[in-house]
Amino acid sequence: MQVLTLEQFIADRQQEIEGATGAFSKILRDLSLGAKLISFHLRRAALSGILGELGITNVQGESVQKLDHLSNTLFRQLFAKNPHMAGFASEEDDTFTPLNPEGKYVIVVDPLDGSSNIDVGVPVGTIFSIYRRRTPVGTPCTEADFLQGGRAQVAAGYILYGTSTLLFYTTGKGVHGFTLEPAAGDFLLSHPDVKMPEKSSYYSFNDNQFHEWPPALQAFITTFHQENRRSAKPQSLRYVGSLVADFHRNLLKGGFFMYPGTVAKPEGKLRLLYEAYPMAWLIEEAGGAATNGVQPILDIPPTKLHQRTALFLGPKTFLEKLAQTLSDHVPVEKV
Ligand code: AHM
Ligand code: MG
Repeated sequence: MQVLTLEQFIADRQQEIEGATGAFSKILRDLSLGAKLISFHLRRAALSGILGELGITNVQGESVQKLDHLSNTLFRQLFAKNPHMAGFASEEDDTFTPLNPEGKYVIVVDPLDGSSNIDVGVPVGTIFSIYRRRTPVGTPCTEADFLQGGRAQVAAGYILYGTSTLLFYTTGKGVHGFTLEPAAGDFLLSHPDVKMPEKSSYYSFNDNQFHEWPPALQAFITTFHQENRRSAKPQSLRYVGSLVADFHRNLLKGGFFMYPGTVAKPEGKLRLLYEAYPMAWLIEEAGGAATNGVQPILDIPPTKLHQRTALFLGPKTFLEKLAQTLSDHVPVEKV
């Protein structure tokens, strides 16, 4: 077996981000250090008394878990010491934090995604997305540095804390995956240039709001189930409820994920900057597609840090069919 660490892999690909030779490896080093520490804490969380709620709610009105807080603080502290990082924004914080004015990059994170699974030993993840700042180096970063849009990302990825700890990323040159080798304490290349199978084995969604979905989506999913039942090789339902875990499985095995909006709340639950943009770029790089039902996620303009969006991730042909169905639909009253 050829052994290639994350650091060696990046060093071999010096121009991973144009003009950012040392910066990118330092940023990924901090992300991988954060991943190792979070993985360490998760493994013994029940024994260390760090499960459960912290007793506060975040800016989105959601209860903050102790491990959400720990992960968020950890990444913020790591990047505060990184000279390349001009700013940090997190799903857990009210607003962004300006860091080093000399830094050329800003980072956006969902420090521990899958909050409902933290206490029950089910995989959770970290999602990140990096932008080159647009304000002048030497000045404090501003919100505009974070609101550049999905196509302006220079790197994006996720860390999955599951049976292994995995780090997958893209800089627009394919998706590459690394597995934490606990004995060596290093991430080793395990999944070079991942491509998503065109044929789906799985579908993943929480249908608790089926009757609140737009009628065209209800009809689309009803037809999908009917066709699936008749299929010689039907797809199976797999829904973890941690986006990183659901995404990762579907990326490797082929699958369709959705978290739609409802008629009353078309923007859905998931966040554009912290969850949708990075996953959309990763899936596009792996040969799949990401939309809000009709529009590519990466083309949705950002208007605020904590913006939400409906999210559909899967094979291109499937999402094209969905977009066709939804755009043919004339909105009707909620059923
Ligand atoms: P979180 O960022 O508060 O953890 O919420 C995001 C998570 C995603 O990981 C997952 O896809 C979704 O929420 C699950 O939501 P639900 O429990 O409504 O199915
Ligand atoms: Mg999240």
